Amino acid sequence: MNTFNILLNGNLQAGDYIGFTFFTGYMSMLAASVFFFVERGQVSDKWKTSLTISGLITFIAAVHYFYMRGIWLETGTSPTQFRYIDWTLTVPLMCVEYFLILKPAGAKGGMLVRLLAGSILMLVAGYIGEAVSVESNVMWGIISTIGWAVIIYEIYMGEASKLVASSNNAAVTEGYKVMRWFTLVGWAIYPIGYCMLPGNILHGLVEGADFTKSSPVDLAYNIADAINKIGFGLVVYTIAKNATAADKAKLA
Ligand SMILES: *C/C=C(C)/C=C/C=C(C)/C=C/C1=C(C)CCCC1(C)C
Repeated sequence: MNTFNILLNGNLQAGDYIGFTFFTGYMSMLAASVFFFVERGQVSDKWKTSLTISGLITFIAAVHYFYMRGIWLETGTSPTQFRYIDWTLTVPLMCVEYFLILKPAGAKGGMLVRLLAGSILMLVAGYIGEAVSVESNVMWGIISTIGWAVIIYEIYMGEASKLVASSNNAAVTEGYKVMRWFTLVGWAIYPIGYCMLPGNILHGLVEGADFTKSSPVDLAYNIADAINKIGFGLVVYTIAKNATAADKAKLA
């Protein structure tokens, strides 16, 4: 296989549903990026950075989906390396979104550091379980879940949740609740996909599947990415729009 084939392969077969989700993932991430970058002009200055970050998250994902789509079509194997490179860049940017949203309420660097530390633990352990030490993927999955729990704790019970309670911006408090719901429920799709790996607890559900033709793990990740990157970005966009409108109403 050569790089050129991987990049430009458009040979999608009728029955290749995973391939379909790689293509729709690529195109919808790209479209979402254009949307966030253009809409940046519609919100007041203090919200522009949040929209830039939303656009960067989907744009970084779009580029990785372009590669992942090609690798899937060319080799029929999971593009695990590109998957984790993508997440290593985009998950920290989502932590930055939390920080930016809460900054006017007094968010400090420590909150961002805790969110980033949780993300790194979650992703490094997940990568080891999926690509390096596959035979012990259950153990690495548990370690990874601890990292996710650090994030959940911070946004539901930790400093972040206290900050949002003290913020007197309705757009932020409402939007924040939806953001953390994505991080709890939307993100849960990833470990469910991971548990379908050979040797893991949900593998029985996909026992007969030929992983070289259909990868249930990639299907779960592709669906989860579309929900969590585009959906999360739209929540940030809604907060920015509503807060901008509220500011204007105050001035009028
Ligand atoms: C844009 C990409 C996002 C939001 C990726 C999120 C990824 C996760 C929440 C992954 C979590 C995992 C566990 C909690 C345990 C099993 C291993 C992982 C890495 C799939």
